[in-house]
Amino acid sequence: MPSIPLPKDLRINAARFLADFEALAAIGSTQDGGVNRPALSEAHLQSRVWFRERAERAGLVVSVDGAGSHFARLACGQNPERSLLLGSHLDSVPMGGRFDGALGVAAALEVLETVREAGLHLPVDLEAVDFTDEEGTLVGLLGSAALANHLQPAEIQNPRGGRQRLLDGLQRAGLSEAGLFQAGRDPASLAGYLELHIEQGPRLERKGIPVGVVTAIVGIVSYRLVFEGRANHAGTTPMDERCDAGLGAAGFMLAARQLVVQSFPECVVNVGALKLEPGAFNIVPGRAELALEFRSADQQTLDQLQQALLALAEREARAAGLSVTVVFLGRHEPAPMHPAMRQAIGRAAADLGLVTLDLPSGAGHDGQSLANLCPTGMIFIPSQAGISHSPHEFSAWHDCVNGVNLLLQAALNFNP
Ligand code: HGY
Ligand code: MN
Ligand code: MN
Repeated sequence: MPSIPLPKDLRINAARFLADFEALAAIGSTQDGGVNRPALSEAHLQSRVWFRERAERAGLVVSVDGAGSHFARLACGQNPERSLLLGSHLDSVPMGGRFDGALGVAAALEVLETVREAGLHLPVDLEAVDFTDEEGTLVGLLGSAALANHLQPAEIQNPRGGRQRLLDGLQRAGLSEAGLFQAGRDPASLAGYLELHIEQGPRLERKGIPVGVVTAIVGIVSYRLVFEGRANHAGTTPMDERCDAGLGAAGFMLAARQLVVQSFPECVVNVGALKLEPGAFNIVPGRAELALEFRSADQQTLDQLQQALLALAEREARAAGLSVTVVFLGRHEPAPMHPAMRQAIGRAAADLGLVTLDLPSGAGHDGQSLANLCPTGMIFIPSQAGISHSPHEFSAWHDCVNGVNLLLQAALNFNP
């Protein structure tokens, strides 16, 4: 990156980083060591107050875009028109873990402060970012899609987290729907995006490798399925005369899993929420609503899986004497990581003496919003037992510090 020799021995201030990480983990914390910071909730907004105070304490200039994403900029570039973005997200899944997202945002702030303290002059500025609603408790990759100018109005009209929850969150945060569509960045102003994240899977730990260099991020599609039958008396309705929406939903869930395991072994499918209505012990459910999500690293396979799952929903509905309504909620394309970023991470890892493993991400990330906008790369560190989206999410502290030092050195190695 810089014309001067790379300060390969520059390291972060690990004690300061630990204090930051622990301060974040205390915001929206849950007893069992997790955090509950759904996008634009009070707890998430509180974490953004922390972000602003921490960034200003580090001498960085803070800005907020129309989607509420928070940026902290270090004017260290010979070309101040462009910046390398480093960051992740401070929002969490409901009852999630304290590492998912927060690690990458705290790491970005620490890297910028370390560069500022070292008085480095780089080709472009550095920016730390906390993207809004990466987790999709409202829309999904909301902040990064808004910055990349590919947020669709339909996603805001019919968001997967529910329209009222989105409107309430926007209001709480002082944001507007119109503002979401004014958050677009000129691609020419972005030199690249680099994110440190926990793997959220078991591969690095099982292989005993400290660092993952992400090759690609998985594509994700979300649907709401509603099976409808006839609510009826649970005691007097003969078993063979029921139009039981719960039965249709259960049949679909079992058949969907079997379809993926047998015919789409590289993919995953999940029904993360199921609501039966009216929802009483003694009523045969007349309505069943499912939150369906499925993923593939390949666009064509994602299309084929979508077709197969929707056909399955129709078949299971017919078999149970039900109707089924299918509501498309959003799609994030699979995204390859940029070779220049992967090489910068690889060079930096070699300088740090860290063995790496190239691996695809089964989790979605903001990088898939940015990958067709600017060179994008991701660094993974091991997750203990591969657990994530759970209060039991954990990464060893030395792995976290390795990750931040690698983020620092990869940012210095990257040639915009
Ligand atoms: O859902 C995901 O894959 C990511 O953690 N948002
Ligand atoms: Mn994440
Ligand atoms: Mn997540």
